[in-house]
Amino acid sequence: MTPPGPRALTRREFAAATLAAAAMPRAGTLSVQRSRPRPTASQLAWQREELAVFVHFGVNTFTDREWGDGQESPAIFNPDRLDARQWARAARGAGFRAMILTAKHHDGFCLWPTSVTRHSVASSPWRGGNGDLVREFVDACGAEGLRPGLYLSPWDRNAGVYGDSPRYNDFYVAQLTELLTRYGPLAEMWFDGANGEGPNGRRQEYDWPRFFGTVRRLQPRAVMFSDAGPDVRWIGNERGEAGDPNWSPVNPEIVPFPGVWSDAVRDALQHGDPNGTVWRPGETNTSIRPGWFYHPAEDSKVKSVDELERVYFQSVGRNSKLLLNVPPGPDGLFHANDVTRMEEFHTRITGLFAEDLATGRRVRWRRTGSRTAVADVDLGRTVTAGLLRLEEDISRGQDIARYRVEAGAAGSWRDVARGLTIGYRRLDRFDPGPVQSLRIHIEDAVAPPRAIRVGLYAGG
Ligand code: FUL
Repeated sequence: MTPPGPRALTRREFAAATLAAAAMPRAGTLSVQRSRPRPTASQLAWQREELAVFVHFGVNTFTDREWGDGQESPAIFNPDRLDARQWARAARGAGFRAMILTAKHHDGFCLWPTSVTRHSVASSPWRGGNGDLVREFVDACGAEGLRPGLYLSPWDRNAGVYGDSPRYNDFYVAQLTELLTRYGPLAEMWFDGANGEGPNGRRQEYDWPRFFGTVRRLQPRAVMFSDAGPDVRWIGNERGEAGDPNWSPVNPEIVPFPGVWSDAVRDALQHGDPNGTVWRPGETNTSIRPGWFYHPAEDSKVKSVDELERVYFQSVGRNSKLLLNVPPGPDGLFHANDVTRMEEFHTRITGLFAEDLATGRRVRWRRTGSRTAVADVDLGRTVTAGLLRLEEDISRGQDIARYRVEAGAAGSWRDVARGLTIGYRRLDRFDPGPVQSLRIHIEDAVAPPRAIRVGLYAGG
């Protein structure tokens, strides 16, 4: 999401316009006559998917670069074994439920036969110039039960009109419209805040309210990602690490439009805001390899299972969603090393959560104050546990601001977890040991605390 861009509108103008776009009717909006923000049905479905695969693919795959300069010849794009089903199968098999493709990266090369530029698959040798990778991608997602999303880079180093702001905004909206109208329902549109140079060093002033409004109008069920939302926010780094605490509500005025960057913006993205007025949960994007695009030199640098597990705990386990990038190679396939690692990651995570030692046990809640509560869980036996999973019912918002969990066994208690936010899910490891009962203290909340779900696992 770097580098930061220029200011197209004043912050106040943009914030007002963004709020207006965000307020346009969304499908399935839950009743919101309540002061604290809650997710829409689309935001809730997005979060419940937990895991999505990001697919960076394009001319950079063939030039071994991360950022193309827009001068690449379409002739280099020829993934001779391309099989989007292989990506989708690997994703589904590893427990991922959505997948997002770079339909266009900063180099401007389009993976679908757009009518607004010749710089696309239509000018490449792939499928004899008759291919449509966005179509194959969406079909593969459908066949494997994944929800599709698309990344359309606003920064375009090929488009001649880039930097001629109104003309490029028309060009971009035309591309967006093609993607939103040709391929059926999309779950997510991913907007990158990167904004570089135009011809002669001119900078582009993006019409974000228009871009957001176009998506809302043509695909009201899709969530829009950017560092400024409006539906889902960037988590503020690419290390695979959500903030702790991590609130889903945010103050929309702190990040008024994509590409703004400061320490305060980074903190706002990382942590959200307990007093935030809009629901904008954080998405944690990181790559399974050092780069976003495929580089043969990185075949041996695929993240280890331990690293992926840590990323999972620091994203999904911190009230975020994980968008893990897996880049196909020039043959058009995920590399065997990545596929194997995805499978191993899946085995690790499903193994950790295979047996909930608290299943079926009654959780007895009692309010101890207007913002505090205590819950007791009697396991009815002594188990060995080292991992705790707490979940708020976020369909009703996010309330918990501080908690502490004690484990009791043989008449003594020890603190096993302490933290701030819980949200969709909070995962805490502790030294494995005997547990006969749990006591959960809600020590602070921003609204009268409601019951939370509790899971207990061996950990290992
Ligand atoms: C960044 C881009 O500049 C990178 O190339 C990559 O697409 C990443 C996900 O977002 O802003």
